Amino acid sequence: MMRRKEGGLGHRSRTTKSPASGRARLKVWVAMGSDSDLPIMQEAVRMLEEFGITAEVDVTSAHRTPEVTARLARAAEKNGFGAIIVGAGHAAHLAGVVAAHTILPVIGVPLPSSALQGLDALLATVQMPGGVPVATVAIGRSGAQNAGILAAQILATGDAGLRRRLHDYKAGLAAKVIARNRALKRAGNRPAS
Ligand code: RP5
Repeated sequence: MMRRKEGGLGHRSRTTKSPASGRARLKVWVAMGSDSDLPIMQEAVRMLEEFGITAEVDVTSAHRTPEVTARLARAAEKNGFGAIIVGAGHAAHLAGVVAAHTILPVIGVPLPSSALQGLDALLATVQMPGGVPVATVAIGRSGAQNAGILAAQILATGDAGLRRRLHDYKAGLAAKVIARNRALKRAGNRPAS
């Protein structure tokens, strides 16, 4: 697996110790079907980095490298991952295949890489049969961003420091909206330039 740090694939990104508990902090595996998915999936990695979570990134395909995908998915739990984010486009079976091979929570990001602009990937990712859940987020960039946040929220159930960072993040979102509303009023209800 490639470890991710600022600006490229293949490197470790952050500390792996939780200062609160002293226990090894769980990482997040970010898998995608093609390197052409990376520009959107970087959003998930960016969010994980913002919360101080180590992300490891792999390109692996449900259709082109099915055995490698299965091996990586089966190894994720013992390799210290606490959640998995999977991005894929077209007939996007990757998240479901990964979920078939692990008990870790899998978050699926449908990607708009086909002529159908991600509607195909959305249905393929979200319509899992009973027993094998994939938590599916929105198509594209917002979905990738939310996948990173959701993975952080999953890990935060056992990490007080991470919970604090998520509270700060939410407070920051609210502060931005309030500031924009003030700017709108100052500009006489016209968009601020
Ligand atoms: C999917 O097919 C990938 O997730 C990607 O979104 C799409 C196209 O892949 P490339 O042909 O660009 O490798 O499996």
